[in-house]
Amino acid sequence: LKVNTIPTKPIEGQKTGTSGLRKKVKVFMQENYLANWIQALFNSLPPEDYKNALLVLGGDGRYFNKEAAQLIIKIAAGNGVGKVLVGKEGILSTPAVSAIIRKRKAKGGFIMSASHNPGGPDYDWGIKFNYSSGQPAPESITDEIYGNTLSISEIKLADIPDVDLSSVGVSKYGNFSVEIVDPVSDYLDLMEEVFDFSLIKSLVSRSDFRLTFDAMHAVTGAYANPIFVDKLRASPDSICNGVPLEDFGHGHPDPNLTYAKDLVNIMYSDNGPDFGAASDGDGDRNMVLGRQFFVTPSDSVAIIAANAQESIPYFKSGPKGLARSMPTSGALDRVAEKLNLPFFEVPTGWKFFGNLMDAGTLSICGEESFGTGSDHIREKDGIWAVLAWLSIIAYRNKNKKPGEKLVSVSDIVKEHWATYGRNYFSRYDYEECESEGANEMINYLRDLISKSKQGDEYGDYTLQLADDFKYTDPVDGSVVTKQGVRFVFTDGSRIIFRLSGTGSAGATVRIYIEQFEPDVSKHDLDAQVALKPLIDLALTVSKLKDFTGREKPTVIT
Ligand code: VG1
Ligand code: CO
Repeated sequence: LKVNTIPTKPIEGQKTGTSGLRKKVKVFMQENYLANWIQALFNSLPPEDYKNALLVLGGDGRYFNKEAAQLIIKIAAGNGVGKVLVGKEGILSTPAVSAIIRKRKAKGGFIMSASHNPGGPDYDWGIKFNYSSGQPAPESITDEIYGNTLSISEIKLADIPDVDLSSVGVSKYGNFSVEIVDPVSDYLDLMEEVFDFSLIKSLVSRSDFRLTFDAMHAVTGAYANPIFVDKLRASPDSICNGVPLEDFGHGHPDPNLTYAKDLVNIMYSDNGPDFGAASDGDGDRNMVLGRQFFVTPSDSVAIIAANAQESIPYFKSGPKGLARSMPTSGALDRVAEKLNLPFFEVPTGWKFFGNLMDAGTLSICGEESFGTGSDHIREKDGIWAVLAWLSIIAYRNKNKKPGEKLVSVSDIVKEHWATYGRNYFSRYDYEECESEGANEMINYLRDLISKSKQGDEYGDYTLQLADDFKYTDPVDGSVVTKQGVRFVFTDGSRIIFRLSGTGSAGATVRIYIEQFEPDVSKHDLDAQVALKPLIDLALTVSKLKDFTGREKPTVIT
């Protein structure tokens, strides 16, 4: 194998955020931009983690993935990687990459995606590296990659032709080879191990149960038909926007009430389907709806955890432990308490769950940002969450005769609230603010918490604690700080402020608001109504309008 050494210079700004490196496509297309980062990554890994090793490569099908895949393959070969396993047409969902790394015992894998960010020549591209357990590379590695991007001087590029990504099979180039694999089969095998497909099929094939899955023209389009239609016998018209497109059909592939409008309209129409779900660009997020009913992600993970043991074979001995990200509502905490399970609160981003899973203390976890998953892999998993919900609904209805009224999504959620109480939750996003104002606001809040003390009055609320969230990993002892400014009040209500780490332009401010309501007679309020006093308080306390000039959020979930 002939390897060319290409001279290069460091490029500023290649620091990864919450989930990999995300920039505008145009930035990635600059000379050596992507090549530098990939080479810096190999410079950061110990040789035993890639020399003659197997790596996985795939992505969400967005614009620039195909060129990027060819480049990554050549740099991998140039650095002595033994084999790269690539999803056909460069397609692999994020959860599928994690599953394949684990199943094939690969040393790691690349995910070409900017997740829920829009795609196309004017929009975003992204790259993420996952480790041998299938989990996103820890900060210790990403920090080292960043360091190496600042001192890089050459790129090792193998002199091989572009690989044909369109047909399954192996190509050999000296000691190096590339294998193109079907993007679905390993992942589907795993889903069949985790879930009872015949149970789910018994629900999905009923004439009195209709489901809709919206793939948002993103990667789960490749998975939805083989899984929901071919395997589970859902009707073919249950899949919407099911063809992955490079620009997601001009959409914003973020499954929430604002961007998954098509699905929301279907679910809120008269006589709509009984169950609806959507997934994001790279297939790791999910949104779940019942007929005219939205399930918040914070409730969703709690309900999955509460029902997992009886409905999902993988959890037949019960979950080992539960965890959520800090801004996610406390609904899951109550389930952990009732089931007497270990419980963890980690910073935003999936990378903090992996250590707990590897240590055998965590099975089910989630984030308020439409991310839910378990230790079957080391990423959040949109289709897994949908199958988990279908399993729960199927289990509850398995003895229902045709014509008998089925237990619905909203019945399941309301019953959960009646048992555990309801954690009203909402998130306000102010996207693409001026960075300066947004940073000033966070600094102002940091200053405010340093002066706050327990017992301070905030309108009708009394302060329990105010801090900037800090996390010490119980497994490896690593510490991360400045993970979000939070105000926790004596009744358990919380307001939290953080800046997004996944955007590619400006700054996105996120405000998270939560209030616990034990009283069943007050469980039927609209979250915006129930949370109004706290939302007003959050806006006053932060002086958000003064700092950012924004009157209204761009997205409310
Ligand atoms: C957001 C979410 C976070 C999630 C991350 C990656 O991060 O808040 O919960 O883990 O996206 O999701 P941030 O820093 O923008 O708030 V994905 O589907 O983009 O990989
Ligand atoms: Co995603």
